Amino acid sequence: MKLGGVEHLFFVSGSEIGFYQESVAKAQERGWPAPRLITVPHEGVALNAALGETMISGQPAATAVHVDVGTLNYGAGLHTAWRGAYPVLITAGTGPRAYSGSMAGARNRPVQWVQEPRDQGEILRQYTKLDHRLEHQDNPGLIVSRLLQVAMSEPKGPVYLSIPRESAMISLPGKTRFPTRDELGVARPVWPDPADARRVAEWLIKANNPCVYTAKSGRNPESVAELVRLAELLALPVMDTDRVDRLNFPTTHPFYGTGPEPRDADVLLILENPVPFMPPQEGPGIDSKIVWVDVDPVQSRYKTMEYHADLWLAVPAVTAVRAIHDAAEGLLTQSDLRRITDRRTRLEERKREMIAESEKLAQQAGKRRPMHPRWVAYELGKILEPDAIVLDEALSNSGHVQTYHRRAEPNTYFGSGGSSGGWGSGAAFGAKLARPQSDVVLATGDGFFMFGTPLPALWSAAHYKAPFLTVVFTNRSYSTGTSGLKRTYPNGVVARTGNYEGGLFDPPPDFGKLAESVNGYGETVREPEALAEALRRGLDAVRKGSPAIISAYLPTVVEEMSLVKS
Ligand SMILES: Cc1ncc(C[n+]2csc(CCOP(=O)(O)OP(=O)(O)O)c2C)c(N)n1
Ligand SMILES: [Mg+2]
Repeated sequence: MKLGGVEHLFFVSGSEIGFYQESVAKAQERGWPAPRLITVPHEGVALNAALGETMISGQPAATAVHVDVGTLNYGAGLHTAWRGAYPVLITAGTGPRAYSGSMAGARNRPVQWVQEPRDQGEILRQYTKLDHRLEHQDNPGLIVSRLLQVAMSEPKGPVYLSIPRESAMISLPGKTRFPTRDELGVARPVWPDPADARRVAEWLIKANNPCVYTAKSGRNPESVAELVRLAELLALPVMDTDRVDRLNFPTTHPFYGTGPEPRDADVLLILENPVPFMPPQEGPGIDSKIVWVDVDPVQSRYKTMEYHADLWLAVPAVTAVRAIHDAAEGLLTQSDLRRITDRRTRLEERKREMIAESEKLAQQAGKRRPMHPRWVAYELGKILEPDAIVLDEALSNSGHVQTYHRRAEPNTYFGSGGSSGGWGSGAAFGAKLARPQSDVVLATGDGFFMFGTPLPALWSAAHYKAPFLTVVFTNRSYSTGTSGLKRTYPNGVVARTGNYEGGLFDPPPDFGKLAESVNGYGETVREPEALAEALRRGLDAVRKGSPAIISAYLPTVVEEMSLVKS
């Protein structure tokens, strides 16, 4: 694993996976390469920590848990790993099945009959690219290298290895040789056909209202500067859409967020974005040109897909954008340049208006009592250094977080990439392990915060000195079971009577106490004026080495609905 690029093994104890502890300890004693074993007291958090590490490092991460039950406890993190295309090596032991006394590692406890499902890999097969149960005749080093090669190759994604205790305890004769992941090789990003790149460049140059729609292209940090270069050459606006989970373009740039909606664009450049708009209502007009760039342009991980494109480019955004830029440079005429200059001026003007408007709205929000969620996002944005990493699980308040975080550097903004709530605490811990020099801040809804079982993440963060700041949007409710419910049944009984049981958890837990339980810093803030200093206290605690939680106490979503009305 270590030779394949795995720095940390996020580990949750089990009797049959003692071989990991024994072999890491042995490797440490002998000075052999081994991943660092990281104790995480919950499997879901361990997996999310691995996701957090790999999204920052770009290298694979690995987990190890106990038999079928540990695998089941990975829970919806498996969905996140799959949908977010994280290259993780997910492992688990399997209960031993060799007859007692017949070989090393054989059954020696009644519980081991209980631990054997019909097919352990079946639990997560549809969330992995490949899964394997280690067999006696396998070369374990080759199997690990091969699984890492598959995980790291496009389209990236999780792989699963289950390891019977007997197989882990076989003594191998003499020297064992195996190829590393790099010796097997991971393919470099491919380039588009130059004729296609030229065609796209021509469409973009001649367009009246072109726009780039991004969501995930920033997973490759180099793509950000490439996209800036292309956007600046042609004055192309860049819009993140609903499923954004990376910093794809500096949000402070005049061309960011200033573009048309897809239905109004005449040329759409869609970059690594599986669902850029809701068809057909939000879809572009019949005469528009759609260029769709993705390593897997038909989105084979999605069952139904009704999108069409005029040109599918089966390459990553980074090479596509570079090739389109280089083609465009040679094509621009004087009249093209005049139109592009005009558009540049318009976009810059629009950006100034947008910034002024969001500043005005923030100042208004700051005066409201009870506290406005927009104000929380605004004050949070102000404490972020340029390299601070924001993990966004703020859900109904995510739009506010995106408006005010002002991230401009690659790898400083992340969503989970899936739709399962509860990724944030584990992922923040993993991110901090991968980049200790940067502040890591989790902005989260209170519901999703609880879904993520934060206590194990906080314990590991405190123990391994990888602390992060959590800012909880404590609206004591789920938007799904409140405003969402009202949208579904606008004239229903719930909307009429205001009986939102199932959508509220009010009064809420005292989230700050979770931080205190691991000697971290916790605080609940109710007054808008008190927020800035509270966030600062939280960040100071984190910089001194302790996890911190600032719970911003907000109206419930039900209360918010009536506030908006008044
Ligand atoms: C594991 C999981 N369970 C349930 C859901 C369904 N769900 C989507 S949004 C949401 C509400 C989240 O509440 P909260 O984090 O408090 O954010 P808010 O709606 O208040 O902004 C729920 C329950 C989900 N996405 N993931
Ligand atoms: Mg909530």
